[in-house]
Amino acid sequence: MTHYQANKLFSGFILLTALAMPSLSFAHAKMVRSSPDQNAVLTESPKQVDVWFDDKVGTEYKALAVIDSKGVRVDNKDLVQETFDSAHLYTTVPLLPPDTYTVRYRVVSIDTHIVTGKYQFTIKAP
Ligand SMILES: [Cu+2]
Repeated sequence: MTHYQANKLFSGFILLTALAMPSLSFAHAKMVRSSPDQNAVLTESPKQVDVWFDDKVGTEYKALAVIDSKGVRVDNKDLVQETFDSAHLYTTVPLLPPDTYTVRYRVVSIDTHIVTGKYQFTIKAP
């Protein structure tokens, strides 16, 4: 078999696989890790809030906000998506007082679906 034929066969296989398993080939991104952890109770302010997804996410329409218990946004609005790990997003925060905070995120997964979610963490006085 020539190299050309092998390539052609391989392309055909990829195409068939993609058609047969669209949900596997283009998965919907899920948040799989965060810092602080979901429902964490801390005794001091974190310096930043990080979220990780199970797959790389788009560079557009991304958002990450930290909101205090009164509904005021408190993060520094400096969202960063890591260049070499696009599944990792973070924003820095100022020194946060004790409170329960909500982290809200929005990203576009590789399958073009918009994924939104939220979780909380608490800072207690030490
Ligand atoms: Cu999806």
